[in-house]
Amino acid sequence: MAIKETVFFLLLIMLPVSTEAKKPIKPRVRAANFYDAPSDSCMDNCVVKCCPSGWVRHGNSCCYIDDTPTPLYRDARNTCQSKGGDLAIIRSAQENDFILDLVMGQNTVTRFGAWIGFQRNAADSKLYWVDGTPVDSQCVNWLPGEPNDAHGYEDCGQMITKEYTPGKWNDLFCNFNVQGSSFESSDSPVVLCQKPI
Ligand code: MMA
Ligand code: CA
Repeated sequence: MAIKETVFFLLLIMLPVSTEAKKPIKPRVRAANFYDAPSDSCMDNCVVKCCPSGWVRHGNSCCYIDDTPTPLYRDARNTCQSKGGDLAIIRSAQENDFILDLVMGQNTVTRFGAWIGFQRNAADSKLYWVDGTPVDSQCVNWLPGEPNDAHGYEDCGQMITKEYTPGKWNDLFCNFNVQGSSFESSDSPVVLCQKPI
């Protein structure tokens, strides 16, 4: 009798201990994710994901600007692709503002702003972002009256910085080297690259 009662008593006092032991172990929180990173540089404690040096982060993208006036849209794309990215795709007003600040913050702000990543598709004459999404199907920021495909040969994406409203978009001719063109190479857009973080 005494043994039975002792066993019962022991079990009773051990109950909270065994319940405690079965509690799931909380995983340790990993180091701050990239949303919490105090700066965009890889030199700080951004330890999970960050942008390569020379690139700046916005959301889940890294952006890079080459402020060399670049007469050919194709060359601008090549510049970005050779760095593992492509010309920038803009999906929100915030992203547009961020990119505009980047462009305006450079030493060289040309008459024709910056190349951004959309082109006219020859088959249907519509504009598509470089990831294949139709520009029309997303948030857009056209300068009023654009895209106008002036003279029928404006096939490339441009962010405006001068003369009109900075940050607005235009469809622009893709080649500033065309003979007889009234535009100087130095007027041509700079290069705005992007890649996923
Ligand atoms: C005008 C306007 C635009 C066009 C550029 C370049 C300066 O803006 O017609 O739509 O893209 O000229 O031709
Ligand atoms: Ca145009």
